[in-house]
Amino acid sequence: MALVDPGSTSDLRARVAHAFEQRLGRPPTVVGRAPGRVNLIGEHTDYNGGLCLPLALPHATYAAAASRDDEVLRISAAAFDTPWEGRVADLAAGKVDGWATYAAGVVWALADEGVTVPGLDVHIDSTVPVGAGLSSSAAVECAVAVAVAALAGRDLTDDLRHVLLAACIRAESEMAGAPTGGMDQAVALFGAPDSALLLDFDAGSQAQVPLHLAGSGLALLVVDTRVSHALTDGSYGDRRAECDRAAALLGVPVLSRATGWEGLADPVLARRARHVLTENRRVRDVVDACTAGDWPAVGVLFAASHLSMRDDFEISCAELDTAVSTAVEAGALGARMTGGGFGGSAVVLVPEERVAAVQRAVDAAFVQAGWGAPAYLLAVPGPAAAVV
Ligand code: GAF
Repeated sequence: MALVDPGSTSDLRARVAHAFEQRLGRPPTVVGRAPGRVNLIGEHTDYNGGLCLPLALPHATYAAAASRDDEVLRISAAAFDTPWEGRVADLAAGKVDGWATYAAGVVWALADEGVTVPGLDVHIDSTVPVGAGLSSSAAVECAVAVAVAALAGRDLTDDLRHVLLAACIRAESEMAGAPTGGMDQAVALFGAPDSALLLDFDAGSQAQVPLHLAGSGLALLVVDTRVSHALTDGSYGDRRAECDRAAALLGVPVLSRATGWEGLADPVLARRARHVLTENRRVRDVVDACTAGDWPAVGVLFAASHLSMRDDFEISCAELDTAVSTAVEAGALGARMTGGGFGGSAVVLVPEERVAAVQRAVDAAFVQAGWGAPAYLLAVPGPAAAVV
């Protein structure tokens, strides 16, 4: 059954370089590549000083770029006919809107970090589904960031990756107005093949967790419900504000430092806190289960995570609930919604020989409910952002 093709890096590099030349009239100097992500577990924990466990998808954004010496920034994208154009010196929060914001925001934020180019032409192409909760915007930011860093003559060391990470987060929160937590940019810049990335946002630490699913006959299938998901529409920010209120009432700087939720009189805030605190525990348990190869235990933890997001954090929707329950009925070990919620995708842990059966069952359930067809992709952990 059909799966969204990540494409090969060399083909996509050639495609974006060719389109750059067609549209901008000269060859690019560099091509940056950055992956989308799927989060295994640990949702809405990043901005609460908690834990999460994302992995870098093989689906990625490619940014072909060349510097200009006239201080002009031109951003072109395969998905849009007309390039965005402005002056680097004029970039500021609120001065750019629409699709070009993420790329322009990175150039703006990197300039503050001393990673500068006088001007820039950039053309963007991507195989990361947009609006699917798979971090297409972080992939744009990180692909542009590594391209700009290369043009600025900087080596992509771990230290520089941390500088790029901070700039990409600022591009998203200050320039695009999406008050996100940093997980997506972190895994785009630090993910690795055959691994998930354990991020601890309180300690500021990270560790690779080996994930050899294929050796166990398992696959991670992502179901994109095609219910559109936006991080700027207010619902994500509402949850973040509720968590901040809960933390303040509990007297902790970040919610993940709380020892319980029982002190919260407001039942809504208590449920939000219960989600965050139990989700952090589930992340640790999934890491242990992955390390032990105890895949049925991972499935059980996925199920608990989904219920917590459905009932306590209230960020699921009918399409996600149906995708999750149908996948499990069709033979998956476990499934949960992934990402910011309110639409987007579910991640399904499934024996390889049941992948097509799960797709058929979810397709049928969506037809029966009168919904449009979902899309599917396989999440095989791939490399972090780099110049390709
Ligand atoms: C979105 C955000 F961008 C992340 O920072 C994270 O909060 C996630 O939703 C939920 O876990 O992807």
